[in-house]
Amino acid sequence: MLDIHTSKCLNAPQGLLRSVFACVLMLFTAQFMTLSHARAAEIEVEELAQGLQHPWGMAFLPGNQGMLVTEREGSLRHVSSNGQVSDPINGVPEVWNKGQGGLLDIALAPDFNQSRNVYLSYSEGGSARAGTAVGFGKLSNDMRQLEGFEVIFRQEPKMSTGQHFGSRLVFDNRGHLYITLGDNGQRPLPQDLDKLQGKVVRILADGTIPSDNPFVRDPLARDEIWSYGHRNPQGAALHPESRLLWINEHGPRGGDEINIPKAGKNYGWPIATHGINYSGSPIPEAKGEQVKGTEAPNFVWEVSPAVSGMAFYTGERFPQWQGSIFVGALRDRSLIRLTQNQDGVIEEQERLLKDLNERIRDVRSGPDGFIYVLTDADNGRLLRIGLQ
Ligand SMILES: [Ca+2]
Repeated sequence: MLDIHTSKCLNAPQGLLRSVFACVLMLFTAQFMTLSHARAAEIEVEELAQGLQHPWGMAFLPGNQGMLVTEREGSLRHVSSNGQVSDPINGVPEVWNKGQGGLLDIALAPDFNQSRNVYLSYSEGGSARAGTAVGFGKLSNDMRQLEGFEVIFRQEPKMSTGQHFGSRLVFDNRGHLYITLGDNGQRPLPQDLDKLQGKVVRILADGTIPSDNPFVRDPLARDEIWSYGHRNPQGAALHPESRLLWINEHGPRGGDEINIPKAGKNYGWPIATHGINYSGSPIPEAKGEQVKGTEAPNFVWEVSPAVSGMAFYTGERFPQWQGSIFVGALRDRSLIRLTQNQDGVIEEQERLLKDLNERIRDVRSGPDGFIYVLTDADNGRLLRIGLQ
């Protein structure tokens, strides 16, 4: 581009201010395009592992011991720091592997160094329908066994025929475990406080309920509930400074959201929402984008990327990424990078990995300062993302 513009400028009629101005503009444009091209080329992608069956969640082990990765079909595997994938780890619960259901997220206990406890979320079958369940087991020293797996939480009632399990797991710095729960495809239920569809719940590591949860004194509401009115939150992370939980959720068509759920608050679904049904019809229960008594999202995508997985960049390796929020996109097949401005307003900066054309299921900030993503496919991949 630069060559073409330059030669045009050299051939331009002499003495015409307009042409000179046009040339300067063209040169500026060419320079800008060169810069933006160079910027795009800065991304470096390294494939650490492939052949994973719809990998869903990952957790870094301490030291240089690699990570644990879930596969939706029901396997948990260890991936070493140089990308060696283990056989399935024994002792994982049986999962309901249908539709969006299966083995889903993973988190290490805050005291993993002592307890070696590993938490899993998964779809658990009932008589005909399934719901999200969470439990933990102790990872053996040889990492071949999850010992004594114990279920500590069940989404009740079980309402899913294959849709909307949510199910990200996040520990905060005070020993609470947050679990994000989808609406199971049962649209009105996120507003029902006696059911666990479309909720964020907060429990302790042993499954007991914190005494300061917002609804513990309300006999009509489930004590586990932290916030409600969610559709299908498949991304969650703890903000590294505020220590607040952030989530992203699949909204309807034109309504994917980021929320920062506060105790006892209503995040709207389905009475307050952006967007329409994927079928093209309006959402019957919706009263508007903003409805009194509900919390507006902190960020909305008017074209739904289908967001899954969320990470704050906590590394020091790439200063350009500090303060960034990364979100995986399934439908948009990209990794979205956002930042917050001085007023805390969330702003989308760029979409990375578009050229890979892969569904991004999960994203994490690695202890080595690289970003790690899982791609959602039969031959799913673990990729390490950096800047050149
Ligand atoms: Ca909402």
